Amino acid sequence: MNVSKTSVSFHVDGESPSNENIVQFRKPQLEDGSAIWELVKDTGVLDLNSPYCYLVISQYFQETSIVAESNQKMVGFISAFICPDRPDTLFVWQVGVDASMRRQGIGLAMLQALFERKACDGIRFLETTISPDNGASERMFRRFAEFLGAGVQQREGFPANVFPGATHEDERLFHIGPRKT
Ligand code: 9YT
Repeated sequence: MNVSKTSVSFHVDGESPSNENIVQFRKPQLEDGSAIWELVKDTGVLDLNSPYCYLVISQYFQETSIVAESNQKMVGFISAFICPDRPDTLFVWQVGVDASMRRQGIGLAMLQALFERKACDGIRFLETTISPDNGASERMFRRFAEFLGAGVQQREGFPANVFPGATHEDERLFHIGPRKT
């Protein structure tokens, strides 16, 4: 199958400027579901959903999801969908970056690449939820809001008491937009 890819170079911290990783972005395919599941499991910060969930994302949400690969290894992933009742709003479900590739802006670059897709032409707002212990994710979304020239509102998302048992902390909702770019 002919899969469209975008290549981005990322400088590796602490190494010479010539030592760059080429990271390729593309839409997920069904065959990526297992590797996405492994990536999410290994992040240690994201909620690990069932393998079936990642197959569904790879098969049915390709246009609004993205994977990043380096040296044939999956190093990043975003799952997202357009809200059925608000077609101008993209809900970003999970952003995961492999530990070996963090702090290089790959998450931000994946978000930017996603917003450049035709499927996101009509998107003016982004919503996502982030748990209080994931400061890196919050910083990335705030940087993305700056890139869009958009404001950030923090709202109640999924409070801890809506999760089963005492199993999960609050998920705070970040509402970003309207997009200016
Ligand atoms: C943006 C992002 O990755 N949020 C995570 C939401 C939740 N904790 C999950 O699905 O892991």
